[in-house]
Parts: sequence; C-alpha cells; structure tokens
Amino acid sequence: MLNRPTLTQFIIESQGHHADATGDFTGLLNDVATACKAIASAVARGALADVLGSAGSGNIQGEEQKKLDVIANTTMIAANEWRGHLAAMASEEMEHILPTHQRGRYLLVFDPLDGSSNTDINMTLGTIFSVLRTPDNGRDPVADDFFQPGTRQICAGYALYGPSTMLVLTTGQGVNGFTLDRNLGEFFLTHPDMVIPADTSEFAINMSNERFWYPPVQRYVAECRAGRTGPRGRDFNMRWIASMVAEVHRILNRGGVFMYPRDLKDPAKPGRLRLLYEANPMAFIVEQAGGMAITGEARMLDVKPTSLHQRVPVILGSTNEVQRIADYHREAPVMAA
Ligand code: AFP
Repeated sequence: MLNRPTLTQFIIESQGHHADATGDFTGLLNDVATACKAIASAVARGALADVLGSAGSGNIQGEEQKKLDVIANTTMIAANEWRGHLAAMASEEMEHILPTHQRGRYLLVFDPLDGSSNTDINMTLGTIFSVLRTPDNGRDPVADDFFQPGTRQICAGYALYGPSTMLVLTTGQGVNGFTLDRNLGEFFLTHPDMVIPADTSEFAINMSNERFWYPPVQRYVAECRAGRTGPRGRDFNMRWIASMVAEVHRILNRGGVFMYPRDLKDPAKPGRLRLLYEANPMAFIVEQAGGMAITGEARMLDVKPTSLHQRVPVILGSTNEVQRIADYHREAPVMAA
C-alpha cells in the first residue's frame, strides 16, 4: 500500500507545481478529507451509533433532515471553521452562509450528505464539495461572493461512502480517485487520471417523472428504450441509485449518462438538483474527466448563480450521448421555462 501516494502527498506534490503556493490550499483539502473520514465512520457504524432516522427537523429546501445530514454538516463545519483557510462556507443544509473566524483565501461549498434518502437502508451516500476563491474586496463575506460560475471553481470533489470509502478530486488538472484504508486512516491514490468513455449504452434517470419531462429528454429516453429495434439500433441499460455521487462515480468508472432534467412536476422549480452544491462540482469533475455537463441548453459551468440554493436541470456524462441530448434540445421548439 505504501508504494502508492497518500492524498496528502499527492496534494503537496501537485501544489509544488504552483510557484505561489503557500500550503493554505493543501491544508484546506486535508481538513475536508478529515471531515469525510469522520462522516464515513459515522455512516459505517449506522444503527450501532444510533445515527439513522430522522433528525425531526427540516432544511431550507423544505426537506426532512436525517440525523446523518445534521452530523455530516456539523462535522464539515467543525473540521474547517477555525483552521484559517476559509472566509465562509455554504451548505445545502444551511439557509445562510457561515462566515468563519478568520478571513481566509477560500470559500467552501458543500452538500454534506448526498442521497440521504439512502441512509436508513444502508445504501451508498456521499459528500460533495467545491472550493472558490474569496473575492479580493476586503469586506466581510456575503452570499454574493459565492455566486461565481462553475468555471471559477479551483477544486471540486466528492467522498463516496460505499463498500469502500473513496475521495475523488479535481483541481483542474484531471481527476484522481483515492481509497480510504480504514486500518491506516489514510486515503491512497488508487484511481489515477480517471477518464469517462465518450460512448455508452447506459443511462440513469428517475423514470417515475417521465410524464413531466420536456420533449427533448422524452425523445432521448424513448429512443434508448426502443433499443435495437429503434432509431439507435442497439440496446441500452438503465440504473437509478438516487444518490448523485454514486451515479457520477459509476459514470467516471465505466461511462454513462445521468439526467435530472427540468420537468413540469413543480413549475416553481427548474430542476431538482442544486447548482452550487451538486451540479457545479460534478460538472467540473465530469469535464475534467473528458465528459460533458449541461442544463439542456447551456454548459453547466457557464451558468451564473443568482441564489445560494438555486436549482438547475442536470444532464452529464459520456460526451457523445450528452452532445446528442444537447442537439435534441437545440432542435426542439422553444419551451417555456
Ligand atoms: P437527497 O440528498 O436530498 O436525498 O437528494 C439526493 C439527490 O439530490 C441526488 O443525489 C439524487 O440523484 C436525487 O436527489 C434523487 O432524487 P429522486 O428521489 O427524485 O429520485
């Protein structure tokens, strides 16, 4: 095992290529990794640690909070708030931003526990995070500071709490995956230079929403389902884990398309997933692995955020399939948002 670089060694090594690196960013990533290890430990102990079930509270999205949502959020805050690397944090579980105690150079955005409907059934969960630079304006942090398009992320990653715990990371120079050795308490590089195959015959979507989708997505999925007797001339396979981390991880490993498109289920919501906490970090990772991420009409990373908890339609994965879905959107008659 020790012939593989640890996450810390890997980060220090890559920071060495930046002449102006101070070690601040390395420290931040170490703190995030420490939080992920602590969350992994709570998730793994499950019922034994009495962490399953509802917390009896709701978040800003109006969703029920699970005990593990609260634990993961608190853990991420505790690991970062006094360390000096951050000016503020924003979390899917908090209504407002949380300024830290020093004016650090970075902003941390996170979904502390993605796929939390999976907590009570011992299925895969994850943590998603993204790092932005603190604007150089000398004032105390405000929510506006977080409204930077995804192209401005300097790092994005996720921890996957599955049969093994993994941390997958990009700093804009490709994507690398690390597996946690639980005995040593260290993440080791196990998946260097992850690349999403451009072609795939696998898609992931919540089919129960089919009647609410807009025509381009209905067309794409109908063609996949028609298989070898349809216009695509080949069979497709479908998956749905209800945890974006798990879906993206599968796509990074063997290709595929993940869709949570705009639908008419609740006209007040242009999508289910959150731009800052889910869509942008995953879009950065997917692009860095050679894939594509769009809203349908636009490149995800170009969307300018306008609110902390903004929702967006998400379509990402293997380039040739995502490009096809983008083409279907372009060919479709203009739809009311
Ligand atoms: P939660 O973390 O709130 O459970 O949501 C998970 C998620 O945001 C994303 O990870 C899944 O892909 C999607 O929601 C699942 O949504 P459905 O329950 O509508 O299938």
